Amino acid sequence: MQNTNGNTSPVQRKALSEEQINRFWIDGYLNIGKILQDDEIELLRREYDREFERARSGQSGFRNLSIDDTDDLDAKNEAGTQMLQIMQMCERNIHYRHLLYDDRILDMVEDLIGPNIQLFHDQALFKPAHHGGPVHWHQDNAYWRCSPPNLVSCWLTLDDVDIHNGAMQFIPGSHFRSQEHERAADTSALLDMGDKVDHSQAAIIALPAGGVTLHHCQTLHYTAPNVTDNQRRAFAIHFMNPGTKSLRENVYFDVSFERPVLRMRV
Ligand SMILES: O=C(O)CCC(=O)C(=O)O
Repeated sequence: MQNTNGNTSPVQRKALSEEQINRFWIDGYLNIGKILQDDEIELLRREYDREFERARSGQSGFRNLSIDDTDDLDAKNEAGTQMLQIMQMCERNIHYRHLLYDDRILDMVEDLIGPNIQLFHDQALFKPAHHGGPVHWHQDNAYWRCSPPNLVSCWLTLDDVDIHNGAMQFIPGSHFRSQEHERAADTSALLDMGDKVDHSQAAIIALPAGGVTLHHCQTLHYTAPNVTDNQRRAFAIHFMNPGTKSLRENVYFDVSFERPVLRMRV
């Protein structure tokens, strides 16, 4: 029988159990738990903080997704609510570039989308203590509009997370169909499914620092504001198969420094 990658050899699982793979396709997400060692977490925290300091002092770009898109540095830095985003950490920091190629992550992704894996993009998502903004309910592919819609994200936290400081929340089974989104009422930088989501169904994934969740690009998810004393530093890597198309621009994504192939069966 042919598998989804078009070849006839038996599928070799690399990192996930059959039960985990089934769970992912039923629920649209998986809680993997801690995968990074403490010394790796320390290094990534240092580099993360350095990149945000550089960005916040104007030396490199970032967005505050809690306010309307602007290049005004003071507006981004001084807003009362801050959901800060650095796109493509891998283009500015070698340690984050290395992480894209980490076998612990790629082996899991391979179990879900096969051995041909390309980067769609990565992003650091920082909720400072006390005034970290929410990321409203959304499906990633409402932003991306990729075809086929089978991208998988690895979301990694560098701090302990729970419901109070911005743990991931998922609606199980919501990945089976794409849904209409609207611009968020509070910021044009985010989409929001808001009232259309049955929040009582949300699975809230508390994790220790170094922990990971995986989710499908149509799984509805949300992270709450961070009003605690603890910052929440997260990093997301979004993976696709080569040959994925942008419906927005009507082009296939080329392989490039920005979008490297991370693994390929030769
Ligand atoms: O880190 C967050 O708060 C949101 C992350 C997210 O929406 C994603 O990785 O798709």
